[in-house]
Amino acid sequence: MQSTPTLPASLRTTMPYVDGAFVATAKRFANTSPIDGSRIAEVCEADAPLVDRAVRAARAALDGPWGALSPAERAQVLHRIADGIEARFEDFVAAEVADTGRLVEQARSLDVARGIANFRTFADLVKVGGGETFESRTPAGDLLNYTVRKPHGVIGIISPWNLPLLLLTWKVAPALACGNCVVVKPSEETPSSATLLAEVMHDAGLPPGVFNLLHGFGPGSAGEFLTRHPMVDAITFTGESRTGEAIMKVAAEGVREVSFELGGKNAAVVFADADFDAAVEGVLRSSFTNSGQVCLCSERVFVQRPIFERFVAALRQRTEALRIGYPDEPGVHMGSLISQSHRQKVLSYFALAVEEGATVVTGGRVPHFGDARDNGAFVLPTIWTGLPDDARCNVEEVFGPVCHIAPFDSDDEVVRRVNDSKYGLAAALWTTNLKRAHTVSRRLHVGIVWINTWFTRDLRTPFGGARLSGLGREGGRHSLDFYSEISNICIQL
Ligand code: NAD
Ligand code: 6OD
Repeated sequence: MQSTPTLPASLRTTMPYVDGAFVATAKRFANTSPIDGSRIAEVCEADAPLVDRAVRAARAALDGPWGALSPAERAQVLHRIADGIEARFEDFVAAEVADTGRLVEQARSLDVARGIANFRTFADLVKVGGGETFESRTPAGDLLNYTVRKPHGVIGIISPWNLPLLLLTWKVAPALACGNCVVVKPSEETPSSATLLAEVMHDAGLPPGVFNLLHGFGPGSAGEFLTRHPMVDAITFTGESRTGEAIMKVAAEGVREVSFELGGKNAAVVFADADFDAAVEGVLRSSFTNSGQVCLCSERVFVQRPIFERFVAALRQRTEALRIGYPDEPGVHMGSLISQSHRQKVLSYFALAVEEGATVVTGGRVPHFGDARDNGAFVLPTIWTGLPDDARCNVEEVFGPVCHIAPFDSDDEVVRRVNDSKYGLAAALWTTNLKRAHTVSRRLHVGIVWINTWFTRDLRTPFGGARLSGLGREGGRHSLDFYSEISNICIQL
């Protein structure tokens, strides 16, 4: 490619999809390439009346043919959607790459592959179903209790820009599997893959109103209109913790259920007994994958003192070997950030780190290409040392390719320091000591601990965060629980 990737033709004007049809609206905003700042599409913004139409269409579709399907029949539909994504695999890759500037290889192996896997996994899980039964003897006679799952109704789904298709389908698939209808609002930065998904839904014969897509922004726009709509029964959101707080206040009206996957300031901990080379490669991946724009990335790295200097030197060497560039340029390891405005935020942390007294081991600036990419949103992968744990750069989520490395001495000390955070999403431990791996993991106040690995996923496992990192768990039966109303039925025998 070695130039700005282009979008599939149907997306040059990117439209909402409501009640089974694409809708052109008058108010539009630009979709801008993060690779060179060029305009790649114009996006039709949904206003309040269109949001209302989408929610009402979803409500009405619950009473149509969709509502009559059995779980096994819905599972067949989900597999048809997965087939549809597979059939347009390279279109989805192009959409994801054009919107985000990520590597083509990543879009293929992670983003689009996971979009497909999300539908297939929840199709298979919902078929197994499974409820609870209790038999009891009471003075009034013998009782049989059993549970059934019913859809909530209309689910509002709001997703971020960092893994657009992966994170949207992670919620759409189980919501549909459980028989709900959905109204989704992807990030304004990444409208394209969601719009292709609407095309796939349409071609898969999904009844009108079951899947609705709105484009627009958050406050005062489609996101807020959707969360405020009284006919939305439950809201699931992935994004910044502050946005989660705002949505939670709105969801309180009508006591709607929420599920939140929010920000993080995750730690990687490298013990002196770790497989050294594996730990260096692991931290390289956990700090810089997707240009550090994964909620699970390690921005705080703790390394046990006997190997601290050697580790910093090795990670520096590997980081400086990372090549940044066009999404499918041979030998390139890292693409751009999502946007110029996000780059401004990341650069403000680069400046703050220096003010706070950090040693910049490597990076800390913008690369120079001498071509159109100088108008893009690139930064160099960056390593800091020397900051106290309470420096803002060690406390606040940067969401860029950056980590701070600090030495530690004992297990107790590192557990205390990792837990000293408002966030609690994930941690990665690097150790060959089995007992330490288990005992330290159990003491960390986070939703997910990886040991000698990072961001490896089994979609049946619970996923979510503690504290400011989220509310509730999704994944496997946890998703089926969130997207269902569980009713108990009690029979007098
Ligand atoms: P964001 O909160 O700015 O936006 C996310 C979505 O919410 C967008 O679609 C946006 O338009 C919408 N939105 C914003 N304000 C809204 C409001 N008041 N009402 C309704 N909708 C609103 O987040 P982002 O910048 O797109 O994503 C990056 C953040 O997401 C990071 O903090 C990252 O850690 C977090 N994240 C968390 C997870 C997780 O699983 N825990 C996964 C991915 C990203
Ligand atoms: O893998 C997942 O299911 C998931 N929700 C990943 C979140 C990544 C955050 O950026």
